[in-house]
Amino acid sequence: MTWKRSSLHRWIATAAFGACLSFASVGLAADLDLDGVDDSVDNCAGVANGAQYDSDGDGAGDACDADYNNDGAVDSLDVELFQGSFNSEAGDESYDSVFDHNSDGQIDGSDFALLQSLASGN
Ligand SMILES: [Ca+2]
Ligand SMILES: [Ca+2]
Ligand SMILES: [Ca+2]
Ligand SMILES: [Ca+2]
Repeated sequence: MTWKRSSLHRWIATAAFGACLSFASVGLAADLDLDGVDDSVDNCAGVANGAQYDSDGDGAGDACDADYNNDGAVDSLDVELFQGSFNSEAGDESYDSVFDHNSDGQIDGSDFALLQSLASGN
């Protein structure tokens, strides 16, 4: 009957290890979007963007930065800028990675969806 005891021990060890892991992740700095970048330094704390691309270098990551002209608002002026690169691909003359929010090399509807979600409603 020793096999039973050893499997119980293994179960206890596994459970204890799991508890330690979850304890450790609570103890460390928060990473709400689970992209591996601590929220304190994450340039898009609400969006999983492990690569942290920031094409215009303003401190807000491409994944959550639709204020292309950096005037503090996401509005029709930014939509106009976006339209100039819509439907372009990396390598195209009109492609600019600031508009490529999901960094997939294409500026398309999914990038526009993020622009819409960040627009201040006009
Ligand atoms: Ca993030
Ligand atoms: Ca930016
Ligand atoms: Ca703007
Ligand atoms: Ca894209």
